[in-house]
Amino acid sequence: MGVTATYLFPTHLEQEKIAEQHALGLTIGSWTDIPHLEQQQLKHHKGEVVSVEKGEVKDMVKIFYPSANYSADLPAIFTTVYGKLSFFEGYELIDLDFGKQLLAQFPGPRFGTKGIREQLNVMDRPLLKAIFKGVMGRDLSFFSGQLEELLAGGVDLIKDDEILFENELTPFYKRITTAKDIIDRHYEQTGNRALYAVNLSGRTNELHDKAEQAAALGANALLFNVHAYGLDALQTLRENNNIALPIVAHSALSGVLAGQAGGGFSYSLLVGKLTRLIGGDLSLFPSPYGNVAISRFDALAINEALIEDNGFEKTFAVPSAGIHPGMVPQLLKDFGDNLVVNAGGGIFGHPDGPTQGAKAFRAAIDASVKQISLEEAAKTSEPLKRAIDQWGVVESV
Ligand code: 1AE
Repeated sequence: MGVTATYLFPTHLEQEKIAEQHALGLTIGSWTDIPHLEQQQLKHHKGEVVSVEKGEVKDMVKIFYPSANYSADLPAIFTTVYGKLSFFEGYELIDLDFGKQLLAQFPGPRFGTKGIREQLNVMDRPLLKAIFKGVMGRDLSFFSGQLEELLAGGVDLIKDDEILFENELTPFYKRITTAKDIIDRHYEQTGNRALYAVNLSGRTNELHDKAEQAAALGANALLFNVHAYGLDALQTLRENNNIALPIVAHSALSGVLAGQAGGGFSYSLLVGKLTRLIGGDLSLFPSPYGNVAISRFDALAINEALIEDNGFEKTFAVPSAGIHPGMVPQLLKDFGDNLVVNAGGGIFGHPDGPTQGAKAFRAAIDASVKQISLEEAAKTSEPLKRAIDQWGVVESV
C-alpha cells in the first residue's frame, strides 16, 4: 500500500545509485549513515526504487513510498515524494500512482461532465463558457447588462475573471444574487439554464464560510484559483456538503509549478489527474493556440488525465486564453466534443458586441459538431462571418 512516484531525473551514469540514495533520503535516511536504523524500520518505511529507465537527457525513475510514512492527504504526500527533491535542479515529478486504498481517499468531481450537462440539459454539443471581461472598476448595473447580453447570445456558463476579487462596486454576495435573478428570469423566458461561477477568493480561513453563504444565497457554481491556495484547499471545498456546487478550477499560477525546464510537476499531473481527484468539475488551462499557451503535448496530456477511465467522474477540459470562433474546429479535433469552449476577448471583442460574439461561437460549435467548415457555416450565420472576418480560421492540423 502506498504511492509510486514517477520522476524524470537529469541523466546520470550511476542513476540506480542516485535513485537509491534519494529513496532512502526521502524516507528514513539522512546524509550521514544513521547507525540506529533498524531492519524493521527499513522494511516498513524505506522508499523502494521500482525502476530506472535511461534516456538521452533525462532518466525515468520510479520510487515507491509506503503508506506507513504519511497521512492520506496531498500535503503529506507531496512533502514525502517531492519535498526535498524539488530543490534539485532538473528533477521533475511527472506522475503519481496511488494504491487502491489511497485513491479511495479522494472525492473526485461531485458532478463531473455528466452532472454538469444534466444541470444544463445540454447533452449533444460542447458547452460554451464566457469569461466576464472589463468588469473591474464597473458596478453591478454594468455586470447585469453584460450577463444579460451573454445569455441572449446562448452561453451555457459564465465565469468571473480570475482576477476579479472582493470589491466595493461588485461585491461577492451581490454578484451572486444579481446573477441568480437574471439567470432565473432567463430560464423562465427561454427554458435555457446557465451556470455562473463566482470567484471564491479571500483568506483561506474564510473560504468555507463564504462558499456556504454563497450556496445559501443561490450561487450555482464556484470559480477557484486552486494553485494560489494549494490543491488541498479545493479538496476541502469539494468535501463540504453544505457547498455542493460545481467547481471551476483555474490554473493560474500553475506555470511556476509545472512545465518548468528546471523541474516541477508535469501539467498532466497537476492540472489534469490531481485536479480531477480532488474534485474539480472543470479544469481551465491554457490551450496550445492562444496568447497564453502551453505545449500541445502538455495540453493533450491534461485532457487525457481529465477523462481517462479511472472510476471517478470525468472533469471538463477548458482549454483557454485567446480563444476565438475560428479555433473551434481545432479545439474539437484536439480535445473531442465533450469539452467546454471558453472565451473572454473572443466574445467581448466581437465587432458587434458580446451577444453576437456568443452567437458566433454557438454557430462555430454547431458547425464543427456536424463537420461543416466554418466558411460554409458563415454563409448562414452573420455573427460567425463577422468573427471570421476579424480573426480568421485556425487551420486544422
Ligand atoms: C489560461 C487563462 C485564461 C483566462 O483565464 C482568461 O481570462 C482568458 O481570457 P481570454 O479568453 O484570453 O480573453
